[in-house]
Amino acid sequence: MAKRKAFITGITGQDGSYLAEILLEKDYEVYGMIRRSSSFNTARIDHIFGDIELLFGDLTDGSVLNRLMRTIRPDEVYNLGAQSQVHVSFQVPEFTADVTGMGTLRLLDAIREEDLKCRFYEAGSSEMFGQVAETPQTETTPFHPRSPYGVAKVFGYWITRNYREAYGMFAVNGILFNHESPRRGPTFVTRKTTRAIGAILRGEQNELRLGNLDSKRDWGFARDYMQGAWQMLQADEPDDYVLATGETHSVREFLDEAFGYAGLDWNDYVKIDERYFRPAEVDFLLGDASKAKEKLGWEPTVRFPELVRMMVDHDRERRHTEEHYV
Ligand code: NAP
Ligand code: F7E
Repeated sequence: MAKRKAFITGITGQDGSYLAEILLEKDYEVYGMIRRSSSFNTARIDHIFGDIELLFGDLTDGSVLNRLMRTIRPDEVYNLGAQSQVHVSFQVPEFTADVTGMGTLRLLDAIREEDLKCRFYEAGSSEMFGQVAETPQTETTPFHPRSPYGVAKVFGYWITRNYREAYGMFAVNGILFNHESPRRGPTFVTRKTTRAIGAILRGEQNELRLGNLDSKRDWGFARDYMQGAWQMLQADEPDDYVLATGETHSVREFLDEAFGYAGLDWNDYVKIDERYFRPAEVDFLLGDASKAKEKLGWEPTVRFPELVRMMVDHDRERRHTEEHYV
């Protein structure tokens, strides 16, 4: 039997790299779209480079998306590509809307134009709940996004549902709460913290500048969430699902756990820096993934303390050269 073909946008990102590994284990042919960069941007997938096919493209370039759908004719499409940094989205709102919102429409429309019968996954986000209308947040909680990123994801969510309802496409939204890993981008608060701990332990850094320590997030492990994304596309019917751990912790608690595990007191290193505060904040997120558990059999396997330890262990062992301070 011919192998199933999967196409991934955002394959160079945290989630794309885990998803590509999961799909290779399941014997898929994996195609990934990458952007041309002036320096290497494939560090997270270099170890599987020989097993996947990488093609240049961009979510802002509809003609390339059409051509890729026509030539690859994938069975499953995972749209993980995005300008995914919430803080940055306030600085480049139009670009964020174009990539993160309109990019989803371009890809869905390329699939429709080619009349493909493939299944489509959209990387929806708990940022769509924003200023939360109820707790915990579920698939039926109303959206109130608090950033250009969150607004763009709401567009992505609704256009995915619209193509499902209008054209009968098997198109699903994963509504994923924050998920982290040793591969997390270095500008997100968890990885920024664990990288700083590694540098402090090596004597290379003596302060960590952060913004709002009071916000609370439902943090899980990225690989678990990509396993869930795959499960959504194997269901009998297309539907939307929350993936979350059902536990929430403040940034301050993350600092306690991570610095404590490294034998350090974060009060000795953390400085509050106004530059990292956002014009509008999402104060509190807590997800209820009961539907994914009931309908897909999905459950997170990694809890908060284990996640923190995994990230600290990774960053204390290695020296990283990237320097980003968003
Ligand atoms: P990430 O590490 O920031 O990766 C984003 C990916 O998108 C990278 O491969 C990036 O390519 C690519 N990309 C950026 N702009 C693009 C463009 N114009 N055209 C095509 N590709 C582009 O994000 P992640 O954490 O893996 O998240 C994956 C997806 O899930 C994103 O859509 C994100 O918004 C969403 N999401 C994430 C979380 C989370 O907690 N991680 C939660 C909910 C939803 P380069 O490597 O070249 O920059
Ligand atoms: O911020 C606070 C910040 O940037 C978490 C993305 O994957 O998850 C992610 O978005 C909290 C916020 O993630 C710093 O104000 C304090 O309250 O790690 P973050 P995020 O904004 O929750 C969602 C689900 C996505 O979909 C997104 O794509 O931490 N915070 N000080 C800081 N945040 C950062 N980045 N840097 C700081 O110095």
